[in-house]
Amino acid sequence: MNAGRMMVGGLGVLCAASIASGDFITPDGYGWARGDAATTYFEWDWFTSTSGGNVPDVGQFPNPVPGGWLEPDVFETTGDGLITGSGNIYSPFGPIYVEVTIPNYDTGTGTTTLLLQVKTIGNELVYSDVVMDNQAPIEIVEVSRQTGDSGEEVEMLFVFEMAGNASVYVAGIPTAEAHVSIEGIAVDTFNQASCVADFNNDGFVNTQDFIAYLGAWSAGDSSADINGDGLVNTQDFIAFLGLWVAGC
Ligand SMILES: [Ca+2]
Ligand SMILES: [Ca+2]
Ligand SMILES: [Ca+2]
Repeated sequence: MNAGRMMVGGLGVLCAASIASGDFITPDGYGWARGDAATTYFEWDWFTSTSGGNVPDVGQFPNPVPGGWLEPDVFETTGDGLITGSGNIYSPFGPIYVEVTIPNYDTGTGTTTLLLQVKTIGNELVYSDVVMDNQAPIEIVEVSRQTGDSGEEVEMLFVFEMAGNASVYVAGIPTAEAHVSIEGIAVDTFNQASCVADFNNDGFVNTQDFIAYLGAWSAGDSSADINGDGLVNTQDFIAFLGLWVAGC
């Protein structure tokens, strides 16, 4: 009897905790942890203005951002949005458009993966039109959905892969109609160094990369210029062979 009660009590706590944090996923499933080198993290749960000056109140990395970086921020660009008493960005009359500015390292190299998460209550976003620097996501995931007092509570994840790495990214988040309440936004980014030996970019270094390189090299393709001197010659072949043997 006693043990049963304790179990029920334990379960109750577990449920409460999962609802309270029923929130955004961490980037671990995508190959990095918050705070890792070459990553950023900005999360808002409480918005104070539709015209910017929104400080990531849940957390951020790096904190503070390095000198010369733009501050991360959230804006409503149509002028038709307002801030509710509970710190949400709300569309009372019709569709609104929310932009998130995300500062970054500006390394210019490798690949940058960006995870944008948005939590809404009530009506929903135009999921197919959410963009990062006008580029469509490679993946859209419904993280959670539950029906609350004010309608559907939905958390969506949008995954973007961008070549290189910029000083700032701008996410565009359109709502479909009136009565969308944006409850929270989180963005995680990771700039992964490029792996030259993975020549066909499939995540593995194997014979296919060697064959692909050989093809590009015989054709004199600029992608075969490994040492970046503008010429495709034996030195590039030797350089690629070294990288290929070393792997990534
Ligand atoms: Ca909130
Ligand atoms: Ca490969
Ligand atoms: Ca060369």
